[in-house]
Amino acid sequence: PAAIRREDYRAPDWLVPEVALSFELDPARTIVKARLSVTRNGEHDRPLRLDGEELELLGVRVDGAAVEPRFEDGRLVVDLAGPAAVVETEVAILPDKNSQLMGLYASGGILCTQCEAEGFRRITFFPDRPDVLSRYTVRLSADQHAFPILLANGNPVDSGIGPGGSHWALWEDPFPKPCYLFAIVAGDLACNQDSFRTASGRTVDLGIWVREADLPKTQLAMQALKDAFAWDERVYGREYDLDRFNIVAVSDFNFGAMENKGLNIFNTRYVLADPETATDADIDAVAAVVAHEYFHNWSGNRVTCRDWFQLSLKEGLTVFRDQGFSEDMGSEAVQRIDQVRTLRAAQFPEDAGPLAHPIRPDSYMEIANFYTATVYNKGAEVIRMMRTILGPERYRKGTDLYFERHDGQAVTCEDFVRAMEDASGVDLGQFRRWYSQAGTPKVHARLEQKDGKAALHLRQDVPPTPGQEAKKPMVIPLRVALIGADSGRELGPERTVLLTSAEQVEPFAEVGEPAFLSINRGFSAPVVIEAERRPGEIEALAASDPDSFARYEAGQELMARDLLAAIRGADLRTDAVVAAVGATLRSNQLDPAFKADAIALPAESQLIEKLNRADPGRVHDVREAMRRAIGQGLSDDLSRAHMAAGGADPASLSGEAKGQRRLRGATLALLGAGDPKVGEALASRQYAGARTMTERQSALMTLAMLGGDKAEEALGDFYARFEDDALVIDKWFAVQASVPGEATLEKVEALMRHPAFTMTNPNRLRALAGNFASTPSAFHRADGAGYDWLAETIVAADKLNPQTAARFVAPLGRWRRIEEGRAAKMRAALERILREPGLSKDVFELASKSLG
Ligand code: HT7
Ligand code: ZN
Repeated sequence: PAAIRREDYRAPDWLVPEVALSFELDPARTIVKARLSVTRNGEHDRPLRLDGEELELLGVRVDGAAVEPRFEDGRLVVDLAGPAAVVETEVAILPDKNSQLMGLYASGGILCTQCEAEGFRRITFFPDRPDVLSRYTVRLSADQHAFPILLANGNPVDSGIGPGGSHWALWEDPFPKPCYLFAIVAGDLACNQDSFRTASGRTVDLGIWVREADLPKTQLAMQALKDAFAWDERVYGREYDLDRFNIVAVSDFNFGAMENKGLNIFNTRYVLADPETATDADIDAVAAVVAHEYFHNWSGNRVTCRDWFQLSLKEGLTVFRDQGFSEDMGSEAVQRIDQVRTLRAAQFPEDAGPLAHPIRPDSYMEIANFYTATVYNKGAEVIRMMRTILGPERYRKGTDLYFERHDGQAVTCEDFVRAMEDASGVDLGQFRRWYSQAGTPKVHARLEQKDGKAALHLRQDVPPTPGQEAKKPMVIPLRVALIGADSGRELGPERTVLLTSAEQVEPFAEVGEPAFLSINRGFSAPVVIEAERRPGEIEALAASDPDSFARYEAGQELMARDLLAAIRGADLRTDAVVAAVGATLRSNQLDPAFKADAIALPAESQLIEKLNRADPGRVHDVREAMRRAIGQGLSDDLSRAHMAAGGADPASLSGEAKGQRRLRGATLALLGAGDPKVGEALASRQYAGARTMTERQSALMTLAMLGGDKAEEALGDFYARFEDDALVIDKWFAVQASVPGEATLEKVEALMRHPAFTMTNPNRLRALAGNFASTPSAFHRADGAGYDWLAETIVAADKLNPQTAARFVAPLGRWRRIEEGRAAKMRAALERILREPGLSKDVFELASKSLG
């Protein structure tokens, strides 16, 4: 398949200001009639070209007259003479046969659509590109009994009864939108109905549509939705614009959710939640995703992308907005730690591997492959850096100008940066390199102290990435403070150093006492810091840096230092880590959520990223030895913290209660590492007495890691208890696939044959394959069987759902980081995938780039 390049962008030849669609809905065969009012865009004599995929064409008319269809390169070509025309098509589509879950498909008896990025062409012939904006009128008709609810974008304008037990509904969306935001839903759905009064006094009807039995689990999502409406008004001055806002939950979905105008469609995973069946982390994710999709109404829908290379324009900005929402709703420091963990786990490896790309990519074969942690999460970090450089007031002026200037338009990342510059007067010329250069910059820092003065020596290095050998220096905003080595106090105010050249020296005024360096506070830039440390410096910062994020970072640096030294062959030093963890557990000042984060060792995958040609088995053994030392050395502190945290009110979702449950899980795991017998007894008791899924799942995970009869008993009980709840059964698969060690593969193979396993449901497949591939000591078996299993699974899944299958390729592409014996087997697995006849371009693109 050919690559599509950003520099080849050309404005559309034809615009489509008005669209009328009519659906005769039937899961077996749906008829779609489309009436496009098209206008010529500029002076040219090119025909109208319409995208279409898996459509059975039944007829084409131009201005009422039938024409003979003509296809070129898979597109329907319509010759038009004048400046405008009405083009009508009629097609048949087969929702029941749609296993790709793009276009119109069936999920648990519901008919629904997914059009981003290029699914609309699977519904009707259309110029399927985001810079063609149209006003839609949509008529839906379906059997009244099977599909009593008929929903589309915008506002309902009419409805009625049709022939043969059918009924119909007419919807109109007054806002011009690209076709990727089109959506319809038909099904037997119940509604959690509420309303929101906007700042300007309008009442918006809110509806969350689910299966009747799931209604009680929609309350948290509804609260999050109302909070999101209010937050966007307060923080960004953005009000909702239609009279209705609907969310529909479906159980088969390729992604988390979709921001279709006025009709968001969600994976059930991000709507349905209550404390008995969802963990606190799941509940927080529901709120974050509900807010994210709602925020798209401005950042994505009112102002959309000109082309798919600009995806981060809407996704980076909207992730940054949902992060701000979560920070305001919970603890800012803990939220920031979670955000950085996600970035390090998902984006740093991407940026360091064969699939590295800038947040605004230059080319792609399949756009679905570019919904990445780089575009989303690094994209959000880039917006965050702009706000740090501009300051909050000028940043807000910038977003106001951006939304006003571009309302109703399809624009570029460049337009966003220009609005920021115009509103603030700050030159962001060099900063733009964050959009064009891939790779995580490394910043080397050395604090020099002489004659009572300090100077910070900084050096930046942006590593080469595929297609980008040489890099130019970036603008890196680093929040820095000096901490008195004796006093433990901040020596002067924190400041933001802008590192703009390859090397730079920042003088600090008289400091008076020896100082320690607290750098990149709040993770002000998405970089790797390599600081030259004095003896005792990291220990001191981990114990008492007044900035809690920096304190967490120092703890991680300390743990990584001793783990990496041992992995590289030194004797494992556990004393400093045990002392730091002990001090954290005993602190009266730190909140429980922070403690839970601070006592967790860096993940195995993160350690592997820092090594050259790692042996994943050794990484696991060393990390386990450290966990054992903590568990044994601090058994009293851990038991005390575990017991105290058990007192959290199960009905409370306060930060304190959630933090306690998190700490309970983290301490239980360490107690299990220290003494399996004690861990098993405690975990069995916690499992049996669990009143929330957070407690139950952490107990189950500890038991599963310890193995044995108690684990089997708990797993059996868990399955029997939640057999009818698909989202909880996903957890049952996930827990078993996440158990470290080489024996997990046999378990995973057996689980694939379990009657509850199905490859057609992306959540189920991700629970098994996704978790297995991200458990290094299970996936990286020395005999390569884990790679072979994943390759076979990818090939099988690709025949059903290429987008979901492609998401599992990246772990095989990390072979450069792994010791040579295993690396050769990873490459062989990629080659085996590429030999498969009929491979999708989704999987082909990622597998071939991963080998390169
Ligand atoms: N904007 C949405 C992206 C999305 C998607 C992309 C490819 C395939 C299926 C998909 N479903 C939703 C989600 C979001 O970022 O809000
Ligand atoms: Zn999004």
